[in-house]
Amino acid sequence: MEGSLTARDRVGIQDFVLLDAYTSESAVLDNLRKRFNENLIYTYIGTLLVSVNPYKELGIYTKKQMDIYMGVNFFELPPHIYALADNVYRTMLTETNNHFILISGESGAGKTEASKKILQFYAVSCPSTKLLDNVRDRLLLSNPVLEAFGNAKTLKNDNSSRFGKYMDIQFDHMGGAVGGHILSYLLEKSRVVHQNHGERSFHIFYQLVEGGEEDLLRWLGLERNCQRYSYLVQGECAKVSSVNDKSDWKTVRKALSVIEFSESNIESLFAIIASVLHLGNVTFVADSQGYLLGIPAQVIQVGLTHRKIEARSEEVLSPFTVDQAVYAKDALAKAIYGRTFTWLVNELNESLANKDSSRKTVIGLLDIYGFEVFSVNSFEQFCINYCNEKLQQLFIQLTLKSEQEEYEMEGIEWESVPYFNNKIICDLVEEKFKGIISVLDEECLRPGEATDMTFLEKLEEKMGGHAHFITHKLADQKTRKTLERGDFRLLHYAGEVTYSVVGFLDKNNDLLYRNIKEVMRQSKNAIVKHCFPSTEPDSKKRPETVATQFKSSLVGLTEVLMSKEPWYVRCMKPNEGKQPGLFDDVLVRHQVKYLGLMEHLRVRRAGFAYRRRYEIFLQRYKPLCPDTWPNWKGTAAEGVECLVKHLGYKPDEYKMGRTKIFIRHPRTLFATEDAFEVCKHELACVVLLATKIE
Ligand code: AD9
Ligand code: MG
Repeated sequence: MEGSLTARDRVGIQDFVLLDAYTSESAVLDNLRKRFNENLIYTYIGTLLVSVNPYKELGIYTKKQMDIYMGVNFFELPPHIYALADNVYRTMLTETNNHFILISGESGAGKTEASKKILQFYAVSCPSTKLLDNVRDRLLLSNPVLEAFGNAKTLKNDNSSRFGKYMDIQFDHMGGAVGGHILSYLLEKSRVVHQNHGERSFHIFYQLVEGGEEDLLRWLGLERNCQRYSYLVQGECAKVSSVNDKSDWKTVRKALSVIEFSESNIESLFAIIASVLHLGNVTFVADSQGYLLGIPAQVIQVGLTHRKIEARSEEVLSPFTVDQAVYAKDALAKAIYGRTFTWLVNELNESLANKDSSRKTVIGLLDIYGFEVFSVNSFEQFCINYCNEKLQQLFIQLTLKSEQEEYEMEGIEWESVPYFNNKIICDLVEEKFKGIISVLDEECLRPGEATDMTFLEKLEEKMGGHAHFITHKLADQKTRKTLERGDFRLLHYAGEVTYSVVGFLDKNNDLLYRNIKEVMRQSKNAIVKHCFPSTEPDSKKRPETVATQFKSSLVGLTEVLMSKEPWYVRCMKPNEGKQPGLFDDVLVRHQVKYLGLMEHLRVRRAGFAYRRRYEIFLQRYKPLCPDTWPNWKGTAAEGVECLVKHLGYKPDEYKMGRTKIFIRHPRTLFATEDAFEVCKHELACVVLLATKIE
């Protein structure tokens, strides 16, 4: 009928690769918008999944949906996070190798939700036994615990991850989930003592105060009133409508028990949370709550108000000024919280550890804090955004670059696709001796002399002229108006971010006075004692700075990931207001750009979905052709050529490389695979018949 909309016009296309005008950004955007308006939040680019945050419940994560997606060919059903999860799982089982799913996107785009959906899918769809159910419950329950301690409300997201998380799910050869392991990255612990307007500290504090049982609060000396705690009211928004602290408390409390934290550990844990709140209220009059840390109040008091210095081979206590004491108090609160978080992750790992040493394969889930830009950005944003640069670099290396290099290596004709390589920005941040982190570390080595401003001056000296670095002094007149003197601006792959240098040295040093560490060591609280071991190197030896540690851990992560097969989920934010039903074209277009979707699409479209080494391809499919069955005499490549001609592959459907056959569309391979299944069945019948005749 003329004028009526076809389904395709209305709901768009489920794989961008099939889009007619695939090179046009507007066409991609149109397709995303159409689908979003129909509540279709998922779209593919080949096997990459694009997801747009709906900011509302869609009813698409039910058990019924899971059943529908289990074990079905990837392209046969509408795009879904379950389809991706299932595809990864099947591939792992048939190829017995390791995989990871990289979930990226800016803050609030839906990464953490996506990672939870994947985990839930495995929990439901994997084979089940009593023992495995136990592992499954622990895997699932590690989430609310980690989120309580590591997530917080920010201006971008009411449940923003303030740490990076990489989780391996381990499977046995039958596909049962047998264990897990979590790696955590740089927790934003400064949030414990300070929050910007409209933000909160970590959820657990509010959960405890709002949800903690009467007896518990009494024991901890806490009032049921967040307003009473200086560390909780900096952002002036202790209550968040989308967060239910009371019921979340119950979930966390239950989870801790199922994960088999001992009651005494749980007590110690909450004693720590409470003592951080009490510390926040310390105004340097004697405080009676020191006992929660298992340390006499007087000892803590001395610890917080004096530093130990060496004078003529003698140790003497020198009193702090009030400012110094406040500083020491905040540093202690951050240290206690940060170390407790590390302890928590270790405990979870212990509980998730697979005791059986038989061979396993893993699927890794990477859910890290997304790229973020606030009105004021500090050291934390610098680290978070650097991390996102690294992940983008990994994506480039594993897809855009490696894909093109493989065609080249295989001698396949190929029109190369240009893309922006953000290596230049990674180098700017991390290069040895030259990068921003090196300059920062150098300044941290000059205590007393260096300041945040001398750090900035050094940067100007070294980075001046770099295309992605600008400061007030280096900028032209127009840009200068948008920069303060204490700022530097980086042109990240995802956009410009202006960082204020205030606090950079301090946060990078992350020093804790030796004296206070010694005090903590005396603690009777088992967790505190564990977190401040007497074996910790003396502070006279310089520990690695925060940025350098973070850099090394990201390098380590990249290595782990490089050895696995990658899958991608690209999450997008439809609007800045956390609102359902609102699709902001400008905002989404920007994300399409920087997430590299157009480049990825072009590479995919021009490229070949499947490739197999000749030997493997021939070995599997040779029964399908009388000339190759049972044995082919020539080279594997010739055998494959003969085989695919027999199967009727059209010339534009495949290409012959040096060592591999390249197949353009998955459907070609699916058809071959279907024929193989039929043939296998027939072969089995023939064998059966033969034995009967005998
Ligand atoms: V951050 O970098 O940790 O700040 P994320 O992790 O990308 O960020 P998150 O997954 O926490 O974002 O999603 C933010 C909020 O969007 C969630 O709390 C949900 O309210 C909402 N959301 C995200 N994905 C979905 C979804 N698939 N369905 C419904 C969703 N709501
Ligand atoms: Mg998150």
